[in-house]
Amino acid sequence: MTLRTLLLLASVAACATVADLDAQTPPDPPAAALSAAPTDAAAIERPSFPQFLDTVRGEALARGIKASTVDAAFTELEPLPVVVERDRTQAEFKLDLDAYIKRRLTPHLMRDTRRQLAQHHDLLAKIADQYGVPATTIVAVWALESNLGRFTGVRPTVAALATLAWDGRRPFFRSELLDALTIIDRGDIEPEHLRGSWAGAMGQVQFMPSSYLKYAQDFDGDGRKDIWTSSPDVFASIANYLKENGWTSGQPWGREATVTAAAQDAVMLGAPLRTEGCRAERDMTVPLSLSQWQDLGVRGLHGRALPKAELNASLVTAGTRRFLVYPNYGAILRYNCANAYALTVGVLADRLAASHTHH
Ligand SMILES: [Ca+2]
Repeated sequence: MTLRTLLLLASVAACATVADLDAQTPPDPPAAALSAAPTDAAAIERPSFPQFLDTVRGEALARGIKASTVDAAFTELEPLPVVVERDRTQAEFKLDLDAYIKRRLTPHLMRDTRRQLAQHHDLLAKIADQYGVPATTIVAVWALESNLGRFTGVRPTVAALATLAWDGRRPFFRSELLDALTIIDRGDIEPEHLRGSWAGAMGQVQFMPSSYLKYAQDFDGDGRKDIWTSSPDVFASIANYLKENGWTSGQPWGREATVTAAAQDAVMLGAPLRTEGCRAERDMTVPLSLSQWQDLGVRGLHGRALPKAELNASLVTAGTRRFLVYPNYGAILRYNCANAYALTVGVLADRLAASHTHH
């Protein structure tokens, strides 16, 4: 199964999950970390935890992971009650976009984000150039994923994933557990430092282990892909994730739009919602060209005409606000499939770009 399929499967039930703001966990687990809640059926015939670990051990060895790695990682491993509790009680409700933005983009975070953007200016410029993703977008993702690296999560990743895989019998987390063992086996990080959210998302970029194996970068060239403590590796890993998930250099992510009352019906008829993809994608319309949107009566902010660019866009409704989002928006949704999240990344990146220009 590809990561994309996993992401789609995993995120079906999980969009716009509200931030969990305690100091123990990063604010927003990525979509990949969230999946259908354990079913009653899963509780039937559940093996004991040691029995479960034995089967994972066998699979790990078959993958070529060293026995010493698995044994060290599994020694004295116990299920984490806090992970089970979080998993079973995770809040999932939609928040109005304005409320969400206000809650996430506090004046404190805005100030710190601008400061970090300036402090890492040269490094970010180099990475932006190499990967084709703007520095402002990289920093916006970093700000929302881990509060600029402050909340990377304290839960031991192997124990968290083992708990989730065992408790709910979910293949997604079993696969992520095996990937976590692969990461340790490669020597990228010592097992005791392999920590992250209760749902298994790791480091300042909040990658699941499978995303780490696919997208993490060693930009400082020390031979380790360190998404926990290396700023060059963190920024390059975020940029690489977006690039590999379809970000096109030089294109914007989207723009805020208005739909007049008179145009509502034409928009409803002319632009149906998508029928495929994760929940956030199914809350978006099919893509239309900007000239089609213009013809349907959609305008920019303050009623301005839409640009004449050759770009397709989908309409996203978020509370009282509307946005036309371009293909690059899809790359942000791949990171975390929730429109509140992706729109906030876009809005933050735009604010950073605007203040960058003015100073
Ligand atoms: Ca490195």
